[in-house]
Amino acid sequence: MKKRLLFLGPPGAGKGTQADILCKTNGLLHLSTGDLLRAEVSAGSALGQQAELIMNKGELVSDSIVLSIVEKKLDGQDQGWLLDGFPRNLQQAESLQPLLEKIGQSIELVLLIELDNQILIERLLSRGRSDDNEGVIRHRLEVYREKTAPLIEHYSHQGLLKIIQGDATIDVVANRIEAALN
Ligand code: B4P
Repeated sequence: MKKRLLFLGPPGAGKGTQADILCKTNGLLHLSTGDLLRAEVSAGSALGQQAELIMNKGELVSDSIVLSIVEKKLDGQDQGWLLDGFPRNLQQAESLQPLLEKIGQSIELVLLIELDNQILIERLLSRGRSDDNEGVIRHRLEVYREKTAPLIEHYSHQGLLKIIQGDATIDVVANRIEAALN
């Protein structure tokens, strides 16, 4: 089974939901840059205060902040991991490469969770997080198309990408993901 994984997909596709299930079932480290940033916001740290303003506008937090968080978490991890919501643009993907080389590990599989915009918007509006109002959601979708979607080609080119259709119940999507790991 593949154990060094990355989730790609638009906001609201279910990356966080599926990452929780997959990591619990398989004993992987779940590394969500969104969750880690929200933890900094709740703690009221200087970093969190900086990140909160950016997240509430639907923009991406600066690469240097996100990278320093990821580097700390990945160091010394050998039981397998799932990167959820990171990398978010080509620069982050390029910075991840030397970081992984330094710890002697590599990505084994990239799973892209796909879903139509209309369903994404409905799901996020019903989730109701502070960055989940319609204007901000539409902006996050644009940021995804412009900055994150180029990663699909990047990882497909490396022969690492598999596509998972996210338009089903949580259990069905989880089964699709589990089947893709072998
Ligand atoms: P994230 O925390 O990564 O969250 P997300 O993309 O909005 O949602 P996700 O796809 O995880 O959906 P979820 O499972 O919750 O990003 C938030 C912000 O953090 C970004 O906008 C950015 O500012 C910042 N950030 C994060 N990483 C960054 C990085 N690397 N660089 C820079 N900035 C970064 O699912 C959504 C909803 O759908 C939930 O309510 C869930 O219950 C529901 N749902 C899930 N699956 C379902 C299903 N199958 N059926 C019905 N409902 C479902």
